[in-house]
Amino acid sequence: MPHTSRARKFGLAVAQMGPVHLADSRQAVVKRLVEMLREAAARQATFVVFPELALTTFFPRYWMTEEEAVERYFERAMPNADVQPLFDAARELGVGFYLGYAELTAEGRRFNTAVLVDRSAKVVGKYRKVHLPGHDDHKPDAPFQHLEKKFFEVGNLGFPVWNTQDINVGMCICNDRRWPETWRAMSLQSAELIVLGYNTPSWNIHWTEPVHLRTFHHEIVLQASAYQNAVWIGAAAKCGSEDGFHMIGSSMIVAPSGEIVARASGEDDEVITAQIDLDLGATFRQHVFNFAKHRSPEQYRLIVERTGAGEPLPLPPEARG
Ligand code: ING
Repeated sequence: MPHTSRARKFGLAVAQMGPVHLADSRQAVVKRLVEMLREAAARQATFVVFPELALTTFFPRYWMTEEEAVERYFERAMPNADVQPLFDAARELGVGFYLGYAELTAEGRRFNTAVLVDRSAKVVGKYRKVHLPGHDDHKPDAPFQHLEKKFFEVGNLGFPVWNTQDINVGMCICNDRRWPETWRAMSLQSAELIVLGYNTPSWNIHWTEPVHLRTFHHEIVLQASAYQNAVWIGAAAKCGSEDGFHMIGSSMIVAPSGEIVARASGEDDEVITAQIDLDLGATFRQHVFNFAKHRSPEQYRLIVERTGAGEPLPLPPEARG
C-alpha cells in the first residue's frame, strides 16, 4: 500500500483522573482538569476525554437519600460556575472535550450524564447512561454500595452520534461498554470515534472475583468493541483509592484494529495521547465489517425483541437435522 500522508489525523487525548475524595471541592477538581487540558493541548490534542462523574467522588458507593445525593453531588446546569474555568481554558486553547457528571434536570430528573463540548467550548451534545449497574436497595453487610439504580434514571436519549471537528463521534458511559448493543447502535450511525469515562471498583460486592478480572474484562470489551465496530475508542478512568475504595485505571486509546495504542501506567492524574488515523477505521468498514454487505438483521430480531433470556425459539424445520 503506498504511504498516503493525506490520512485524516486527529489529536486525541484521554485524561485519567486519580482519586477524588469526599473532602475535595469541585474547584480543586476543576483545577486538575484544566491542568490536564493544558497538557493535552501542549501535546497537539484537539479533543480530551475526561472520566464519568468527573467532578465528585464516586458517590453511588454510599447509602444516602436521593435528596442528600442531589444536594451534594448533582449539577443543575452545564456549564456552571464551578466548571466555567474548564470551559474558558477549552475556548482559549481550542480544545473540545467529553465530561461526565451527575445531571439534575429542571424537572428534577436525575441522570448519569456526559456532554460533548466543541473547540469553542460550546456544548454540542449530551448523552445519558443507559446501562445502570448495581442495585437500589441498602446492602449494609457489603463493604460498599453500588447505587446507580437508586440515584439515576435510565438514560432517555438513545445512543446519538454527532459530527464535530469533522468526525462522527459517539459517547457512552462506563457499564455501557460491557454491552455490545451500545457500540453497534453507534457504528450503525457511522461513528468513527466513541469516547467514554468510567469509575470501575476493583472489588466485586456480589461474589468473590479475582481482582485481575476487572482489568481483563475492561480490556476485552474495549478491544473487541473497537474491532467489531471499526471505531477508535478513548476511555478515561477516575481511579485509585477514593477514601479507601479502590477503582481500576488502565485508561486507554484503542484502534479499530483492536490494538491498544496508548495506555495509562499509573492510577493518578495522567494524560495519554495519540494522533489517531481515522482512515484506519474506514478500511475495516470497507472490508471485513462492511455492514451493508455482510449483516442480516432479519436473523437478529431477538436482540431487540427480548430483554431477558427466554426459551429457545421453535426450530425451523430444516434446522432439525
Ligand atoms: N462501574 C462498573 C462498570 O461497569 C461494574 C460497575 C463493574 C459492573 C464490573 C459489572 C462488573 O465498570 C460503573 N460505574 O458502571
